[in-house]
Amino acid sequence: MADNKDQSFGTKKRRDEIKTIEAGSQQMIDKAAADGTRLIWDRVDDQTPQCGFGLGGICCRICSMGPCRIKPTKEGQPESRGICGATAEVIAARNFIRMIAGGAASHSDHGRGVAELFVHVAKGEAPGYEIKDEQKLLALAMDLGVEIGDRKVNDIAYDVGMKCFQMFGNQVGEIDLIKRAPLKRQQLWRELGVTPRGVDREIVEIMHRTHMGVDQEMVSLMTQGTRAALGDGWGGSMIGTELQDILFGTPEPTIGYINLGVLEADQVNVVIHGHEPLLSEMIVAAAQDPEMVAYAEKAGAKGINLSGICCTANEILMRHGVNVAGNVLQQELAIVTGAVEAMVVDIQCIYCSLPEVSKNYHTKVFTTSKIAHMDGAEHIEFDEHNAIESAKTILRAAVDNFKNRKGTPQIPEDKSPQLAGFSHETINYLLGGTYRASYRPLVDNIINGKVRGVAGVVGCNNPRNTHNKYYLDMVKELLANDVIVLVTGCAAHGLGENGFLLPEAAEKYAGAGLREVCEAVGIPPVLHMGSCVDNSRILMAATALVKEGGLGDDISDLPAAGAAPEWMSEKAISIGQYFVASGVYTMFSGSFPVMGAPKLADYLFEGIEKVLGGKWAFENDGKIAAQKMIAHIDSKRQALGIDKARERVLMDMADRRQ
Ligand code: SF4
Ligand code: MSK
Repeated sequence: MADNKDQSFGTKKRRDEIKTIEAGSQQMIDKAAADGTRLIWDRVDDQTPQCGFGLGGICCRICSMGPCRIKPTKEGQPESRGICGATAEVIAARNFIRMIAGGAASHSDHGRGVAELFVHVAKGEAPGYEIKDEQKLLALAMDLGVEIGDRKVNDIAYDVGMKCFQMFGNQVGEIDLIKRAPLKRQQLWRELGVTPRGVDREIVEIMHRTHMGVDQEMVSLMTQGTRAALGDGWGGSMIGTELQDILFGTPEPTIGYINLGVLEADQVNVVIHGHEPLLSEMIVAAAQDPEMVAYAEKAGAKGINLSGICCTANEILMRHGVNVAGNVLQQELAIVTGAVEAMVVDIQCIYCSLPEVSKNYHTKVFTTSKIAHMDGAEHIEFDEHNAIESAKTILRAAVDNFKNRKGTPQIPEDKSPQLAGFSHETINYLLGGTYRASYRPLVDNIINGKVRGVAGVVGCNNPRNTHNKYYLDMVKELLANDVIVLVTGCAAHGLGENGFLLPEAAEKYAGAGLREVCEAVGIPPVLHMGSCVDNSRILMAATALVKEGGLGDDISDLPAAGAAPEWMSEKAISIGQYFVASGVYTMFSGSFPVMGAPKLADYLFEGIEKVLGGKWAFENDGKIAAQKMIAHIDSKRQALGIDKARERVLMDMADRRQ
């Protein structure tokens, strides 16, 4: 039975009293209070106690006979049901897969936006952009069945872009990229009928099935949730990652700094926030233009200082070494410093509060996406035909705002170096060398037990939990037990802010086996693989491990686990479901939106494993969550017959110590 005590009806107060573990962020929270600025933590308190029905996933408002909520059934009383007769399980499953639809749609529409630009670039209609990674273009062309021969690069790119477009709208058959998965997994998906046809179709079908009075059985609903989530991970997100790499360059290890201390008091600070690198790439280029630098100097600033928040930050960090101001919970705090002239936002994870918070300071918020407007922000729409000019217009407006600062900025000192940009290809090269790129050394080290397993730790921050704490609690335990960690999104930022994304972290945190491997290759024990859409890189890395041989023939055989301990967005649920559907044990913390429906919770935490080989897990203590992941990894090692090797490694270590 699922442990649902944390979902008890009506949480009385914020789960954690401590708001953040970051000293500089706490300093800004205190400053905001002194300035009379209300922040996200104040609004959590305003919303508390939060509705237990909503937390448990058992509130339904999809028709106007409702809203309905399922009360706990008392002994001897009839089962509580919605007005139409829906059970807790049906309501929670419908809500859950609608979250998958929201997450899959967000990732996929992001991917579609990149595909749109990609086609314009191929046609020569987007000045300033070019195909940067031809090798990756050719590899993708081959996967998509696009003819290469002696055709021009742009002609191949055009066909690749159009094929990607088609993948969104496919009505029948299978999306092409699914063929990248291990053969056994593809076979399983076909047998279960969960291979996605087209990304859009699977999302629409969720909306149809969850309309009042359609699909009324939790497993059937979840099956469609799986299909849409796979369309995200192996479709929309993967398209986004692939095309971004081809257009902007496949990331390679790049050093940068992270935390609010990257803001500069004597420069024009422009913070780029959101997810799409389309415009931010141009802002990075425009900020280096001597004309723009001169413009800033004329305004009395020493230059233009760019930094990022959330996943746009990851994109420009990995490709240009642009510093990161923080993760999602630090977006308001950057404004509170009083040093930010412009916050430039595109899509996803942007708090509606930004213009309101800015009122006490001087920051101008600029929206740039045609699908994302905000009350109180200025809209300068990104035009791919004239992107560099859009970027310069925004930068000029930022410079013009420099004179409007209200007093001396207060910038916290917190600032840590970090190494990012471990794409799946880069890991391959680093491990095997340029001439023999291969995951073989990692596989061998997993088999010999020096590396116990692999964990993907991803996701957001949530103001109901202490900012960044869960990442540290979890990752310290994983590293100490020789589990190498792959990170993306705001999880990567949380760990970067605390020094985990540096090779030195191996010495500080890793067990002896993992430390030896990291030191031999010269990598950190926590590898930053990118943004939210780049979780597809983790799928590719997992597949590469399987294809290397020696660790079974499916992702579900790998000694591996996933986690999102500070998750908050629908995208995290979609990611979680495509991890589970790809065969991964996936740990969430904080809250889990089906706990009010015990049979569904049991299905997701247990039953689904018999079907998909992966399952969800829930645990609120970061360290214990890590221990459960390690127990899962050990069970996989045992099934592979490599558990004894690790025992020998441990004995060797003891001997050595002696
Ligand atoms: Fe209530 Fe059923 Fe309508 Fe949902 S669909 S609001 S449970 S009547
Ligand atoms: S930005 S989805 S808060 S990771 Fe990708 Fe961070 Fe989560 Fe947004």
